[in-house]
Amino acid sequence: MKAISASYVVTCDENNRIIKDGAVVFSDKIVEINTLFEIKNKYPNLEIKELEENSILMPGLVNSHIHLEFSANTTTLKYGNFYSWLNSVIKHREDLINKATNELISTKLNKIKKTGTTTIGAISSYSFDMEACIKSPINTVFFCEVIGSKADMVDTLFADFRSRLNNAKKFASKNFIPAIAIHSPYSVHPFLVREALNVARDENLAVSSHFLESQEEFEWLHKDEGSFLEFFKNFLNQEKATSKPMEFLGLFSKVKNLSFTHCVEASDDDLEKIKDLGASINHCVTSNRLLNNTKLDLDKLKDIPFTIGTDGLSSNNSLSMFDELRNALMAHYDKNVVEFSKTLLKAATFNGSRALGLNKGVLKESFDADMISFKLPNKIEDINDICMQIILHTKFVDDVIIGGEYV
Ligand code: MCF
Ligand code: FE
Repeated sequence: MKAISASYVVTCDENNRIIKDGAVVFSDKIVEINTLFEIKNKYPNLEIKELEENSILMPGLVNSHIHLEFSANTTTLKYGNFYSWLNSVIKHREDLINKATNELISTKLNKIKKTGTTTIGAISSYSFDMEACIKSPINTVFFCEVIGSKADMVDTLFADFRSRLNNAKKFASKNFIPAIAIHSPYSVHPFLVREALNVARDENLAVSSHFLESQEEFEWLHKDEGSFLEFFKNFLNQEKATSKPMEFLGLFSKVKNLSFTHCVEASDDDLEKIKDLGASINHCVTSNRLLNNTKLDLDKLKDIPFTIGTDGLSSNNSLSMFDELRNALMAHYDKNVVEFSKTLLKAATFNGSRALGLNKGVLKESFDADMISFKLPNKIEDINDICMQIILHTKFVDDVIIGGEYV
């Protein structure tokens, strides 16, 4: 057993409990959480790592949606309009993927760790990111992606997806968890969706899908119109969308640990269905700003839990969750900055863990001991401001603990 104490222990639990001069006793799981005084009394022989003044201990961050295979992009892809972005991805994909070597992805994962992320939901299109994820101490829910809308290709595409998933399953461990990604309602044939989801149900795998990310997608799915029509005609000789949004969502019944990414153009009915499915929404505020100039209306989500994802460097300039949290805080300027900061930290910890089907993201007995510590630059004047101050001031963390180990 180990123990660590900090000036403030930010639990991210349902009551946003913060313990001043708090301590956590842990093995691979959290054993006890209390004031340092109480912990010292109860465990007189346990060595406690006592952090300095103005220190924070909190759950490690969960980046629920990231594409590591696109890590080589900086200045290549087009932003501002989803259709332009899509065409630029098609044009440069091969080059970008080739440049995203194991070494580059490992470097990115190391920086992800230093910026406080202990768990990722990695969307993998080709499994080119698998080795780096396996080698990293970061917990990875590894979403093998299925994509392709052409009817005559479904058997080949499904076989390829199955072999990537089977290969990932060979490496399954407590911090590498194979899962399934459906790319989107516009790009995956309903047959493929159905078959992949049957695998998810049979093998109890988490599932994630992009959903209604842009106006272009909305126009195409609802009306078979807009710039996607040109795209599908040219590339795939296809004039109609393969499924309507509600038909697509209908396929996901009884899938556990389910999340939909973006949803900026989802209708009230779609959101109602997402809620009935028990799914979470991955909110990627920077990606939405860059690709479509849109923003998810959080008020419309009501009871649907949302998580925070950076998306890939294909649609972000950073993979740091603290950068992403700052962007989210600034973008949702209609929300109270102090209160919304509390919501955001919970979205980036507990909600992310729930969406991925894990037992993490909160400092509470029997949850996994995934924690980060860092120092705020000065004394915290008002404890009620702590979540906001954390989001505003944190760039790198000091300690990263995953499954009870300092990594
Ligand atoms: O989330 C962003 C934007 N929306 C959709 N897809 C991707 C994103 N970043 C990378 N992608 C990948 C996706 O996984 O792009 C590929 C897919 O494999 C081609 S489809 C644009
Ligand atoms: Fe994405």
